[in-house]
Amino acid sequence: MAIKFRGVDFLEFDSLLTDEERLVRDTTRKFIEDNLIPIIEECNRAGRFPKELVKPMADLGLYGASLKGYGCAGMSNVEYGLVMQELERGDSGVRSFVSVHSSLAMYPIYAFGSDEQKQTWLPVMQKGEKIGCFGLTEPDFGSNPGGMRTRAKKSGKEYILNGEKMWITSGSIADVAIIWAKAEDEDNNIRGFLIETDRPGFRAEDIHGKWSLRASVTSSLSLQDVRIPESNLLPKTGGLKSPLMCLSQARYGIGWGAIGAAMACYDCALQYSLFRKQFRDQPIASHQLVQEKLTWMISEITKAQLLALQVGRLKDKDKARPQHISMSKRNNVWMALECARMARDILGANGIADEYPVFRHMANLESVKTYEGTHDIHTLIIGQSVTGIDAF
Ligand code: TGC
Ligand code: FAD
Repeated sequence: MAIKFRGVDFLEFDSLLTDEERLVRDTTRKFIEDNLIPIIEECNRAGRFPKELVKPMADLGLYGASLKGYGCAGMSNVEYGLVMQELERGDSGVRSFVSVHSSLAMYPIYAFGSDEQKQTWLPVMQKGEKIGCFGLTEPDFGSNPGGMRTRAKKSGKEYILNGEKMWITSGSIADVAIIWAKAEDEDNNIRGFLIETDRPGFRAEDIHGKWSLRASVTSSLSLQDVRIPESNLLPKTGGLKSPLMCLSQARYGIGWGAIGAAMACYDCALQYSLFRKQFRDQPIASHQLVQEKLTWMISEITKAQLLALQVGRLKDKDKARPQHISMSKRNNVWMALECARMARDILGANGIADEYPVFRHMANLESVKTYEGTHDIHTLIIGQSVTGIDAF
């Protein structure tokens, strides 16, 4: 049975959006429907990132969309969030690619870079001609990145970097890596460095055997005596706060993106339940237990939309705090994963087949729950904010 996405709006959510916001959302939705939906199951099966969409997404203005200047679209945070929702309705891996390129590679150059670095990198990254990645996590330091071992040593007018990064989205397809390292000459202060990935000593190897985010490239990075000019240091970085500021941008987008995945699962389950008949030739939607699941899903999606929108409106006024963004990321990813599991259940045996998008979303969301700060790390961030007590 072919199921076509119809959009999800229980509580006139659209009436809370401006015409411009709806236009951005609808344009991205159409792009995903026309270009990603027809190929995504094949990409997922093959473990292939749809690289052919990199340029068309640039033409649509999706890279660095909330940045101003350098050819970027200058969208509001709400518009950017709606873009993320639509991308992740297609696939979390494609949203990941855009999130990392925009929020974790372009944003640090924009926020912490010199004028020359911005002029060199941002216009070509906006056009999708150069791809970025973000190396914070290491094999022994995930939730606690402050413990990182990667080091940058000053040698004349150069830095020499050594270390290992792990689980890096787009690592092997990136032209530039934003690498976070402890600067030995600054008492191990954490700084950000721009590393062109063709420099001697830089190696990226893909991680295979993933059951999740199969349409996204995930790599490990090795830096062995990688020499860069001192002008590749991002001058305004200083301390763990700098990469965490980038994470705030990306986590904000995930708070919206997860809604897209949940909408895809809910809408698929609803349509399936009206079509599929069991017992007395009645659609399974007529059984109370199935209705209870659909009710849970639409209620939680609606609450998640309102949460994401309020955080977006605050962000547009520069009032969103990290704990607000943590609440949106934590709640909305959890909600989406629960929706995906319930939708899988409603589809019965068909729920495990890639004729439907549900299992793929469910498997993807397991990663989304872990990356950008695990569910439990965000629990502790919110806990710290309300109690004042650090429980990490
Ligand atoms: P802590 O002492 O709490 O903080 C250090 C400084 O940073 C400030 N800060 C933030 N600033 C901006 N945004 C945030 N979200 C911030 N969180 C904290 C903080 O105020 C402090 O400032 P200052 O001025 O006092 O120095 O640092 P900690 O070492 O105790 O760590 C806190 C903790 C555990 C919350 C942090 O380490 C953390 O968030 N861990 C999770 C790591 C993580 O999220 N990694 C993600 C890697 S990238 C990724 O996953 C990409 S996935 C692909 C995709 O996006 O699709
Ligand atoms: P750990 O930190 O080892 O955590 C394991 C478990 O312990 C979790 O349940 C966690 O919540 C729990 N835990 C840890 N500390 C505490 C505590 N204090 N209290 C209670 N529970 C705790 N990283 C990048 O830098 N760049 C990327 O582009 C990137 N892309 C990724 C793409 C994918 C597909 C995945 C899966 C990961 C990616 N990551 C990336 C890494 C991601 O950010 C980390 O996996 C994440 O931060 C968690 O780290 P970890 O896997 O080492 O788990």
